[in-house]
Amino acid sequence: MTENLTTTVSSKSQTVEISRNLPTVIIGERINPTGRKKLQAALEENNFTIVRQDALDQVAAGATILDVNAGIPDGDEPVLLKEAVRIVMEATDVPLCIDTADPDALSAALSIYEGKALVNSVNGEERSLGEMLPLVKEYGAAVIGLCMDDDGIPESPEKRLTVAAKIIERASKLGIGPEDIVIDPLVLTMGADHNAGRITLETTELVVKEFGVNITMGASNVSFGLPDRMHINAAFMAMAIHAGLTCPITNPLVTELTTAVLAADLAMGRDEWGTRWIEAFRSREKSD
Ligand code: THG
Repeated sequence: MTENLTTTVSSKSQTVEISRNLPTVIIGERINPTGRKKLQAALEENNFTIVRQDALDQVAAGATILDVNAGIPDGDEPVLLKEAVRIVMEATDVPLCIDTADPDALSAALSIYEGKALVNSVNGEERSLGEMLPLVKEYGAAVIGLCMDDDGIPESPEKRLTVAAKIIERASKLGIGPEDIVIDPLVLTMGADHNAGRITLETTELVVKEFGVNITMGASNVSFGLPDRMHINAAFMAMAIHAGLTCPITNPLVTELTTAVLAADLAMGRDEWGTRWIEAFRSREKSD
């Protein structure tokens, strides 16, 4: 077994460590206009009220990092993403995960970010590696690597591992170490392929065994198109944490999910005396 690596990200005032020896880090997903009509409409009018409120709500609900995505159809992503990052930095103290595939938007956001950001994301495509990785290096950020390349998302865990290896190798050539790379094995929905969950879990295990890197995923995608999604998401979340997931991108406002994360941490021996579990229970009781 390869040693577990620690990824460090920071804001101006806070440092967050991601590691399999520490409690799971929740990356709040809500600041993302995809599928959220109200947020999309607000961003079209340069209105960042929802962005600010989503930031505050997610941190209050236990997010330790916030994902910031400002991609809207026909939007000026460099301008919008930079402003969204500025607003969230003003509203909260947590480190940010800057979610864009556009190198210009990434560059604009990193240029004003205070701290060590997590860049979301690069993938195994030549264009992505060539244009995004140098920015990650220039700004001293950490980066998420998606297990897909010019041929799409591989079907098998072994092929996804190969894409992860390629990203880690290319990053290493630029002087970005594996501790600054977080691999996303990718989650497709079991609504379309009943093997999708298993493939993600097996990819996670392979990547962890081979490289010891941290693992993220947009875990909720696993249930898309199926009924009673939250129960699937909670069970899958716990299984993925056992497989090696350390920093899920998810909705911290959904108690079933945050509870599944806490229960998984307890079962993994990452919650001494069950302190965090008991504390969370008490605070849920109080708010009922
Ligand atoms: N991997 C990485 N980054 C990612 C993803 C991933 N970033 C984007 C996405 N996937 C994760 N983020 C979101 C953000 C919002 C929503 C889902 C995933 C969302 N979904 C609601 C739903 O699923 O029903 C729809 C909107 C709503 O009404 O709230 O909001 O996989 N690296």
